[in-house]
Amino acid sequence: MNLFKPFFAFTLAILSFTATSTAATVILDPNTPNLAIAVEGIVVDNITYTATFITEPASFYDIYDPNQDNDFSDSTTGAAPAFWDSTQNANSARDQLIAALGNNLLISSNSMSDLALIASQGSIPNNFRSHSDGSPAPSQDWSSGHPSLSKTHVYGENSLSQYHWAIFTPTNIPEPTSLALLSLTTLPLIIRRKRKAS
Ligand SMILES: [Ca+2]
Repeated sequence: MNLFKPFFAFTLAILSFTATSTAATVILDPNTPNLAIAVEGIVVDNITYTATFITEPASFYDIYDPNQDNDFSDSTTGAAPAFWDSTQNANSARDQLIAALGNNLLISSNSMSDLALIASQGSIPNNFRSHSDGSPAPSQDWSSGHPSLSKTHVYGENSLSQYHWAIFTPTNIPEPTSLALLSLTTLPLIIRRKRKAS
């Protein structure tokens, strides 16, 4: 079993190198200065995403779960929210999004906002956490996550008018390499057999 440990670590090193070797890039509206319409090449957990932005008033339920049964099969974006159950992955997506956006805005050049909400699961069933850029305006910095957002809050109207949703769409789901396949399927079986034998 001692032989397998460095081999497994080597495989992990290859996978993590792949995940961090690309940089996300912002796509700007050609007709409006500094208006971001998408961010391409966000890589989280070895999957590449394009982020687009919903700027019309919408709640979490409006976008992800219209019948409010906590099943995302009726999501209007065509997919369950990426990083939904992983704060770590949502933070990674947020950091790449912020880095790519720079000082660009999400609604218009007249808007002060560059704030995008990334949904991930909170501890209270009807709440979720947001992971967003809070600078330079509005003044709240939610970059570590906002713990008390409700799925029924409607963003894009009234006091929440400067907030928008960032929707992540996978652009490639890589086929596992033979190396990764070996480490994920065969190795645990071998280890289990060895444990049973001893
Ligand atoms: Ca549903």
